[in-house]
Amino acid sequence: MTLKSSVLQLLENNRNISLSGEQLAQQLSVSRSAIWKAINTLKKEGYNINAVTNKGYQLSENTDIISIEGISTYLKKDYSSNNLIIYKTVESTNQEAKKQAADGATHGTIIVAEEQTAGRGRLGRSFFSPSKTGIYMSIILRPNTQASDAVRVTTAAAVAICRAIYNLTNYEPQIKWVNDIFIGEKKISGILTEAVTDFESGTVESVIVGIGINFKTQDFPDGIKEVAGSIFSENSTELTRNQLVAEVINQFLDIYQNLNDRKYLDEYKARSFIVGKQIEYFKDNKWFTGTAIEIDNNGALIIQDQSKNIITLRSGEVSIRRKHNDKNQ
Ligand code: BT5
Repeated sequence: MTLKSSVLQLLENNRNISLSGEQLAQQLSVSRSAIWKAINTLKKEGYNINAVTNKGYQLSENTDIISIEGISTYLKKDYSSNNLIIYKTVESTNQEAKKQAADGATHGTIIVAEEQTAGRGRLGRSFFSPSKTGIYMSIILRPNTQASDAVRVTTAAAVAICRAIYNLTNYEPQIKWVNDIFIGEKKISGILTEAVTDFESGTVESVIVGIGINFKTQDFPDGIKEVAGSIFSENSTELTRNQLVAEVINQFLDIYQNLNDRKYLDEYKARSFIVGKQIEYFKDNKWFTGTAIEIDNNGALIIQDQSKNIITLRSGEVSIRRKHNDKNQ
């Protein structure tokens, strides 16, 4: 760990108090001038550090930069810099995770970015991912065959995101089957789960769970702003993104460990807002109308179609809106 990183770790761990240069120097067994240099480097990197005479250094509450030090302050499990990797900007964290999985990244490796230039949704759609205001992360899983089912991993991630948001904010997010998280009328998060399969054996080599969260994103472009919203407003300092990233990881790893007991599915069902509603669903390249009856124990959506037949939708697209030209909700 570099000195700069150690100083940042201490500042992140002690967000509510000032740490004097002397305290920091003693704790890290270096000179006060070395501390001063590290603080200056952090300032150059964009950290707002309040320096109060006779009190010391403290991260200002509006400092919200994603870092290993910031995330690990709130993680239950220890992560090294080999398996928690932060980027300022990438095309897509899922894309990056796939590359790293191909290069041998281990189970549980997490890629987080401040910005994506080509963030992806399902079916070739894009996910608006501007810098500094959102969370874009991908978790690499090396599953056994049972746990490789993408729907179950997606439902587990959906519950993890809802729990994390609820634990830290008291908002009650709701889930639109299968991969969208809403607060009120607005989609604040989406999940893209992708499996990497060995071409010859057909076995799943890795599963990448991509999570995008609008933390305090504003100014969504046309076509997205009608449906998208954020957890917080632009200037909110209630929480840092590091806290939420860590809590999502904590909750996801908890659920994933016990994926087979399926208890989390009860919570998924309870948070789902389409059960009982008239919906339109996309199957075999066509839109149909039906009623969402329930979510089964594999996370699939059970629908009654217009001829009263029961249909099981394992993946795909549903819409509560009645018009075919707007499938965002
Ligand atoms: C999703 O797809 O919502 C999955 C999004 C997954 C994004 C994460 S970010 C980290 C990781 N790396 C990636 O490259 N992707 C993952 P889907 O259900 O297909 O929804 C896409 C639709 O949501 C778009 O067509 C827009 O209508 C809308 N949309 C786009 N950006 C949005 C945003 N930031 N917030 C809310 N809705 C958005």
